Amino acid sequence: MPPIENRSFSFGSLQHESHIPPQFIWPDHEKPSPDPPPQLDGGSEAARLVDRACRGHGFFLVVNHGIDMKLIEEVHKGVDLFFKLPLDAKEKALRKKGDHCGYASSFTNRFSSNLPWKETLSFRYSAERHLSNVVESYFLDVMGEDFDAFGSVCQRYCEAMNSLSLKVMEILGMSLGVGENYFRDFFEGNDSIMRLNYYPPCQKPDLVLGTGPHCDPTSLTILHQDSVGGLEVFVDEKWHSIAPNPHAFLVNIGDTFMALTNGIYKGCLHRAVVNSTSPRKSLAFFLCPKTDKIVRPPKELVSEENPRMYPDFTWPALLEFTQKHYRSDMKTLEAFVSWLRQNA
Ligand SMILES: O=C(O)CCC(=O)C(=O)O
Repeated sequence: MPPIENRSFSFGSLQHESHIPPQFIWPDHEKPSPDPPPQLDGGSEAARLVDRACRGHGFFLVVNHGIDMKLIEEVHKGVDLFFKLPLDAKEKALRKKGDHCGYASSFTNRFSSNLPWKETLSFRYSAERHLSNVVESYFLDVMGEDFDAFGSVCQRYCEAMNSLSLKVMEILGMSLGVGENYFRDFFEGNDSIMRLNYYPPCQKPDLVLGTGPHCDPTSLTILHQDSVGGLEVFVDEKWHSIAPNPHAFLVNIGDTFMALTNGIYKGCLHRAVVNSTSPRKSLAFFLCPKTDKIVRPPKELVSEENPRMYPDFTWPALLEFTQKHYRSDMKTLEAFVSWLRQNA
């Protein structure tokens, strides 16, 4: 057969030709199938697995997430530097009463029992375009020029967490059968929180807890823990430790998302333990809705068999409840709902 370029063909004319030149005809075993083959749906297996995890306990791992390891390492390095500063330097960022952002430790805490063995630095992230520097500006304003670079690392990390959490929302929308855009759109422009956790060693680790048992009141948590280990989740009536894996993010459903799914997906009870030798760090990104969004499940998730479980609310109302009236634990959402009903 002569090579095709020796003939006077081009796709311009060939596209209308029913006689196909033999040079284009593939052997039978390599020809495309006459009926279109089933579609490869990359998301469906993930959606099925996520569905099972979220109906059972609300916790799963994400790997192959595409987030640059260098960025994650840079945040961990900055966390080390920040928490090793003398107390008076960290207290420049001291959390104010009733606020959820800033530096906090059990020594600056509003509670007097069951104190967590940890220090934290929390700050706001917003996915709104006009607030695209909110993390960087926070560091610059409260910690000064020396923390400018760390602020910009944290800004980039939060942006990566925002993208990842919106992708997870697509999978959750598929697994709940409301379409991939439903929750993604709901969390567009989210007003989220980032928390850096630092757990110093403790000589009696079996007496204390780094973080007490709680479900997150927020919507979705994306956590990265360092190589020390200490996170535990409560599944099948017992605690399980989650081995550290620097390449994985741990994702858990929070109370607000549980309400958005009309209780179909469960918030996950978890805690962190400490040890006697090594400080431990974790990075928690808490996805939260934009402040004016009404938390109400889509109609597809409400039925006679599964009637509305929670009244409408906004995220700032639940946040205020946890800041002023109630310390987050495993019953935060229940307590919030009865408080809402009493104060209606
Ligand atoms: O440090 C951890 O592994 C858990 C942190 C946590 O639960 C939190 O910050 O709410």
